[in-house]
Amino acid sequence: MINKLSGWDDTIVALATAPGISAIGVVRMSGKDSIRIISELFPSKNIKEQASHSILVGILKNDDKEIDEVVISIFKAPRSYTGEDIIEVSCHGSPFIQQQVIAACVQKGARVARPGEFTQRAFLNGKLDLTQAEAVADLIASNTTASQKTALNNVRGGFSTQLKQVREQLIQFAALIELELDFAAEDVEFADREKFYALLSEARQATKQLIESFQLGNVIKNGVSVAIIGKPNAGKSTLLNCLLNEDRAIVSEIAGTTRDTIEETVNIDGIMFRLIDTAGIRSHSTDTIENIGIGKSMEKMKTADIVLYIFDINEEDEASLNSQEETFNQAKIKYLLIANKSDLDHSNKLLHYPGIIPVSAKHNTGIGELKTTLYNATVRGNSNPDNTIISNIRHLEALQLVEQSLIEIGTGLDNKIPGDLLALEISRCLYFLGEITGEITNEDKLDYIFSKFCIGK
Ligand SMILES: Nc1nc2c(ncn2[C@@H]2O[C@H](COP(=O)(O)OP(=O)(O)OP(=O)(O)O)[C@@H](O)[C@H]2O)c(=O)[nH]1
Ligand SMILES: [Mg+2]
Repeated sequence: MINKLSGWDDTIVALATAPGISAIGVVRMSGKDSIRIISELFPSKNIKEQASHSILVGILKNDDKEIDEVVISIFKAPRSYTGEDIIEVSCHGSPFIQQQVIAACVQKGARVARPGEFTQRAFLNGKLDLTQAEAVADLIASNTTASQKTALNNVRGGFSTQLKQVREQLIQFAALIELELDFAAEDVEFADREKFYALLSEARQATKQLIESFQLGNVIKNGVSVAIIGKPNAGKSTLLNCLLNEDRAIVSEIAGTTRDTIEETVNIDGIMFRLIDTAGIRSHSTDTIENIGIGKSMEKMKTADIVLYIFDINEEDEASLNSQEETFNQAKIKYLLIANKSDLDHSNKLLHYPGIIPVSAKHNTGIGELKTTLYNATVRGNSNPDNTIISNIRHLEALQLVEQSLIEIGTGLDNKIPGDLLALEISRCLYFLGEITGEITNEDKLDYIFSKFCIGK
């Protein structure tokens, strides 16, 4: 029977590198039998006698059958990723060899690991808290400088440190209350009410900052979706190609060229933007396929994080632009107005319309300005990227409960409710904090969190 809280008592094995042919493949094994198993497969060296963090080269054999010439790295408990004995076998990167190495370990008593099981063990053995373990998954999935930076900061415990501060403030708070409870019979007032409010306000400030960082965290982790919307022939596909710096979408002078949506990503200053080129929107098309395309454009317009509304300056007038803006505002759609084909008419008065970004998608002018405005509208202003940033919805929800609880403690203080009731609310708040870091959790929740990892991590 597995006792999850004191770690597992079996030994797990999995491929740690990507499946498929590569120069080197790493098979990793963790658990109390790792050293015994590898000793049986690697009889030429006395592995039990080797120091932790040492490496050996030799032939890996399953009974008499030679499998490969490998490098073995030894990490002895507790100085390893999981806190258990870990052996890493670096073999040649043929899937056939990798499978034989895994099969040999299984034959000698190891079990194939479930997704995220190495990191789950690291968590259960106190090597990482839950936020750090979750950040490991984010780090593996990171695909931009910003997502890498956020995840790395959280793997190193950036978020946990902030939570610890809030926790310490609450514990100090609880200690003061306890003092008051001890003297309740003598009818002693709070020693220093100001101090209570100061502690509470610091805790609320820190929580608020973390909650606010989620919007940026989400942008960093999932990117920004940008729908390019406009009338037929406005130059949407030309703009997409220009932003991507490649001829991705078909461009022609025929109105209604783009039928289906086209999605491509572009990295602007370390953030992933998902650009969506759409079919031009017009009201009187009799073409069935074009109408389906227009339906999709409307859908993308509603679900994107921001809309680039692009128009041909020679085809648009102020009145229709006004009404377009009103439609966006009413639907609470975030948008930028892009005046295209500015190369054709430099004196067009729409180029001075408030907030307009003049470009020529065909001649690649004004595009730098557009990128900066797009970045500022969606990334900057969301919160300070140098602060700790959360990007996990589980953390957000728990922090919202912490915030609510802190508000209630504040109201309790204002209303001079008895100390024992305040203490109760504080312990509720500490409970929510503990849920984030994993001090308080249940097995189902853990299994759910770690099942989203890849195998071998
Ligand atoms: N002069 C000029 N022509 C442009 C500019 N941008 C696009 N065009 C031209 O406008 C025409 C339409 O461009 P597209 O990019 O296909 O327009 P679209 O908005 O994708 O059109 P649909 O897909 O039909 O909705 C093409 O002939 C482009 O070469 C520009 O900045 N200046
Ligand atoms: Mg198009």
